[in-house]
Amino acid sequence: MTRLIVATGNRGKTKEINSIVADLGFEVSSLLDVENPPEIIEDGDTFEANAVKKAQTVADFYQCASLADDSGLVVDALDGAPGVYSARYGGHGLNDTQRYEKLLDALKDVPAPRRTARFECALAFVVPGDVPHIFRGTVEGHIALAPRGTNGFGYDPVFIPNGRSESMAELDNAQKRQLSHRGQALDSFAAWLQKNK
Ligand code: ITT
Repeated sequence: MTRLIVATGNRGKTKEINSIVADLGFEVSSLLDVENPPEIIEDGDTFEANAVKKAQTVADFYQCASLADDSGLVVDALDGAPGVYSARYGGHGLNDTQRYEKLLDALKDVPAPRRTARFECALAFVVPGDVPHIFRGTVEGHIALAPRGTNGFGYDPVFIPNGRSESMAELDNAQKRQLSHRGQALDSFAAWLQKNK
């Protein structure tokens, strides 16, 4: 079985990615399972650039396949913020709740029709010695007036996907997997693997 390290230290992502990648036939671990992982500075301007940097660093360091996810929330009324800075929005010391409270505060004067937003995800798959392969997913929606739900992670309680009345944090794992940015990117990765393995 091919060893694959998911290049993330984010527990929410690990839960959403690892079992799916294991089902694709990889022996999976993440950076949460290893000691002293390599330091990765996420200084790219795009989700793609950061995903490639994370996967390439981990593939080179451990000499095995790596899959990285770079993702975030793009809010139209904030000119695309927090975007690639989603994990750091409001500063490094904040937890998920403090971060989405800060987002709600930034949008407090923005009426419902102008609260449009999307989650975007770029997955980069790197095998040592090969070029990176990139897979993308997007889910359109809007930012709620107040948080709802306890599933998921990050900004899920304040994001309502188009076509649903629930927030992303009120959906169960299978529902989020089916419509999320990450779920779509993982579907593209799985389809590509089918053709290329
Ligand atoms: P790694 O780089 O270690 O993977 P990270 O949390 O720093 O972890 P990113 O730089 O890609 O990852 O930041 C993504 C942030 O965007 C994440 O921390 C959440 O705040 C937010 N985010 C991404 N996907 C999300 C999702 O499915 N639900 C809610 N928030 C999400």
